[in-house]
Amino acid sequence: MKIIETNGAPNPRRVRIFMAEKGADVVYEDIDLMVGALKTAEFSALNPFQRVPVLVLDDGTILTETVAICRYVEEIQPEPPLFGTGALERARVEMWQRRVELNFLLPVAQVFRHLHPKMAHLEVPQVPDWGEANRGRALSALTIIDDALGQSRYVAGDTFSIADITLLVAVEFMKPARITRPAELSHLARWYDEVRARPSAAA
Ligand SMILES: N[C@@H](CCC(=O)N[C@@H](CS)C(=O)NCC(=O)O)C(=O)O
Repeated sequence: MKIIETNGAPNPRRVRIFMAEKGADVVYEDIDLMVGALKTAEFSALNPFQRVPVLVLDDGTILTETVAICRYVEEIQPEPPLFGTGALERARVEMWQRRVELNFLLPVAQVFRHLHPKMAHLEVPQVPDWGEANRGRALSALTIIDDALGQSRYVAGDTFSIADITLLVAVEFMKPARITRPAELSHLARWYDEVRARPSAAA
C-alpha cells in the first residue's frame, strides 16, 4: 500500500496518524503541493480534484479522500477500532468526525488559505475577508468542542477515535493559520496534552 502525500499538510497528516495508530505497513511518496505538483496531468489522472492524500493499492487501485482512505484501512485492519464499535458509538464517532472536520478544520484551513501570503499562488483568488470570517467560525466551533471535552475523555466519548485525529491536526494547524488558541478552553488543553503525547502524534 502506497500513500502519495505532502508531508506536513493537514489532511495527509490525518492519514499518517491513523496509519500509525493502526501500525499499518505503508510506503509514503512525497509530492510538493506548494510547487504545483498536484496540477500536472500525471497527478490529475490519480485525483482530478488535485488533492492529497492519495492511496494506491498494490493492484493499482486508487482511493482519495482522507476519511475514505481511513475507512478502507479500518475494514481491512479492524484493530484498534478508530471508527467506534457498535451502532451508537459508530454513529457518535461519525457525528463528531464530521462536526470537527466541517465546523473546525475547514474554517482553520480557509483562514490559512485566504490570509497566508504563501498560499496566494494556490488559492486564486485569495479573499482576505473570507479568511477573517472563518477565524470567528473556527473559534466558535472550538468553544463547543471544549464543552464536549468537559463531558468525556475524548471528543466522541471515552475511546480515542478518528474524530480526535481530525481535531488534533486542526488544533495544530491553528499555528500556521495564525489563530491563537484561547487559554480559557481548559478541557481542550487537558485533551490536547493527552493526545499529543501519543506516539502517533509524531507522524
Ligand atoms: N477532502 C479532501 C481534502 C484534501 C485536501 O484539501 N488536501 C490539501 C492538503 S491538506 C491539498 O491537497 N491541497 C492542494 C491545493 O490546495 O492545491 C480530503 O479529505 O482528503
